[in-house]
Amino acid sequence: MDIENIRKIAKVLNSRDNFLITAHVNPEGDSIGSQLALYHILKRIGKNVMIVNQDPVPNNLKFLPGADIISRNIPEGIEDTIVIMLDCPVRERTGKVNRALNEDQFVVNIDHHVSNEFFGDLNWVNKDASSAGEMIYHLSCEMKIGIDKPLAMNIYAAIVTDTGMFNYDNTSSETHMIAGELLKAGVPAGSMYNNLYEQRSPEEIIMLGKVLSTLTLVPGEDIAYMVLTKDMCGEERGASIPTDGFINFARSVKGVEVAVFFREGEEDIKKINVSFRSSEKVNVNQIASRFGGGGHAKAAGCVLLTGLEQAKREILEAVRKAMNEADR
Ligand SMILES: [Mn+2]
Repeated sequence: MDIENIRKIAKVLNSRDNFLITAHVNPEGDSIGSQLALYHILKRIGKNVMIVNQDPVPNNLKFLPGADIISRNIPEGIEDTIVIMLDCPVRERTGKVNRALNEDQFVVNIDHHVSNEFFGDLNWVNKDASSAGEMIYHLSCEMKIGIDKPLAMNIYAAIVTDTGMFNYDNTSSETHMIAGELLKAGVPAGSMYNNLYEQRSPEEIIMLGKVLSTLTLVPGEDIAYMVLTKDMCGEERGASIPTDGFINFARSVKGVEVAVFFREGEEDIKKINVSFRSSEKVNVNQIASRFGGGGHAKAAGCVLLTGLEQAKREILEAVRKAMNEADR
């Protein structure tokens, strides 16, 4: 039950003093927003709290209140620190942060991924929540922490980005109700949009153009895929250009049921990052899980170490099979 888990977590937050908050590698709006929201809650009740992430805060999230305190260094002497992992289906998703923890570290797992493995000492997993940020909103209500503007902005960023600006099916009436409360608390919707989405570099738009030109429709036209090879990235800056939203263009093609995006690794060309988006019928979390990845029913990812051509063969065959099963 949600409420029991919220209460258990609230009790730990109220009774203990030292906290380390972390989330998954390659952070995006929900991981940064939910971490910062929880940070503000703990600060408001006078706790020692730090946020440690393997990877840096993306440029479009640096405006969020508190973002400058996010560190990439794990301090010594954290034996008595409660570690809270947000937005992670498995603890390995926190990367080098997980590897630096002690064997018996107390871990609180707060997440909304269907694939969550309940890896914590305390687990609160709500697959119906739009975002980890939405869960932190409920936590703040349970803890009777009034929603001030910094808290509201971070939760809003988490919700807006994880729901694709309230467009995905994880958007519930409750999500909108919470967003309404956040606006009441002073969230500036227009400038949030500008900060979150209109910070693209010219290189990103040029890269998008190159990726779009690889769009391929598989015969039958209900699978679309795109690729980004190392060659297309050019000499420098390739790895730092965010490509998260590119796949949505492939899914937006009329009749496309599943879109797949293959990206060659910067350092290891055999390493292929695969992202999936599904429109309705196919659960891409199940496909990604078969390849050691995971995510949500309509958005998931995995990594193959096979090189591009074999990855394309294996993945597209798995998608086709899943599609046939869904049609039955
Ligand atoms: Mn999330």
